Amino acid sequence: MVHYDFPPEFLWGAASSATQSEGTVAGDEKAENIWDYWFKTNPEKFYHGVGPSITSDFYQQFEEDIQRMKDINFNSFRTSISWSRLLPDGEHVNPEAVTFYNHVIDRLIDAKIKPIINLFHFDMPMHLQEKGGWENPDIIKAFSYYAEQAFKLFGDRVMMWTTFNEPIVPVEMGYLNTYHYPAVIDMKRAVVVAYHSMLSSAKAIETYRELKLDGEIGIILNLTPSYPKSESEADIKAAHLADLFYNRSFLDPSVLGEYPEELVQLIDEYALLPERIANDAELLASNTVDFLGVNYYQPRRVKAKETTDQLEHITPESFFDYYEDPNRRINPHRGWEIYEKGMYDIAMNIKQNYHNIPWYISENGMGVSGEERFINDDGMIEDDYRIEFYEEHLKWLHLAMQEGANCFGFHTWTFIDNWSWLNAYKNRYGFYRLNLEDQTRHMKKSGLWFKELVKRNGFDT
Ligand code: BGP
Repeated sequence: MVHYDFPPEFLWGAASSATQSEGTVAGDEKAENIWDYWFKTNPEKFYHGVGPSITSDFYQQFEEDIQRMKDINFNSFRTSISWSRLLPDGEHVNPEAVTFYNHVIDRLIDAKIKPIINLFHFDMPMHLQEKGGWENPDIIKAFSYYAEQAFKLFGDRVMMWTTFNEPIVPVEMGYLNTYHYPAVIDMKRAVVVAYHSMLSSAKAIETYRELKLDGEIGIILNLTPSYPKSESEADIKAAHLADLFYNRSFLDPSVLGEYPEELVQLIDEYALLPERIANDAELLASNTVDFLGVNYYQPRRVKAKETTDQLEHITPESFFDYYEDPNRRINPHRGWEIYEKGMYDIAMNIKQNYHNIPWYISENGMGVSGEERFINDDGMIEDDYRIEFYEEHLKWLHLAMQEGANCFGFHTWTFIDNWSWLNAYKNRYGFYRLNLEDQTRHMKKSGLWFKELVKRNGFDT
């Protein structure tokens, strides 16, 4: 038997987000965000036509849900604030939202569950999107105003903040693909969105530090280690470029305070550089993060480009191709590769190239469809596949930590099955099954496993 133990004070818990769990109630002041709008105008894009108003209703059930977190020994929990709930018109604070978030934060603290609060999780308020959203340079001011309100309202108790969850996702899904609103394919606009979101993050960090609050502030990035198909120079270069576009475009400015010179040159070469904001380099250099959240789901398998794209349709994929390793293991429900060692490789990269900044796994999880088929006689879903998925990742994380990785926690995605953007409820990720018909929650076997994991601060295999 091998024992995997983790350091004292290690953070154990799960992540969620406002749009995916809160829901809306009649009479609530929350304004429309891009998800409400996207669903209203294109419901057919959403799995089974289910939009963001169908959630686990955290807005009304948070007290019981926090008790459920406690029941399985969470010592930390991450969720986001809904910008359009807190500031429906972008200016005035919604008192109902303040009451709600105060209660959530206070109940978490009472339950000895450390709140980690994220400011932006894909949910741009619609009135700001109408003015260009992240494309409009005014967004930097609007975001820092929102951040400032949140810090002033909740920063006396919230000791861990993050500016963004996966800022590359709105870029990749909304401006390089047509999955998320505004669903355009335009590399020039994508670059602007990435640049303004990065500056918005830095400005929010500056605002946080000016307030001289006691906590720390970071950013959550989905890092996708890129592996070349072969050792050929061309394949290695392709993997390097994928890393540059999809990881280092946010990782370097967030942690090192500057963009990789090579990325800037490449973007410049194709005349895609955005209009510079005054003092951008200083803003980035003086507002690097205190810590990093890493969402890890899958790697990128990359090979050299076989065909040359038309330059006017340039995207990151103009510089490399994907390939399917015949030996790879896929989660067939989500279609994502399962490659546990990716977590170790990320850890070593942070250690070697990002001055071993403190970081934690802020999301890792396995979405599965039709889990009802695993219900046992006692009504519990026996999700052994999920337990195995987590244990195999934790083994690699443990090894990385033995080798000096500065990791302080592990959060799963997610706590209770939640609404998953376009996939709605197709794939379930939670420790608790959500029955949408009667809003009941039922602990899965992985919930019991997690409870024991935290109690022992480790596991045996
Ligand atoms: C991450 C997001 C989460 C969550 C998760 C699972 O990228 O931060 O919001 O949705 O992925 O992905 P999906 O819901 O698409 O299956």
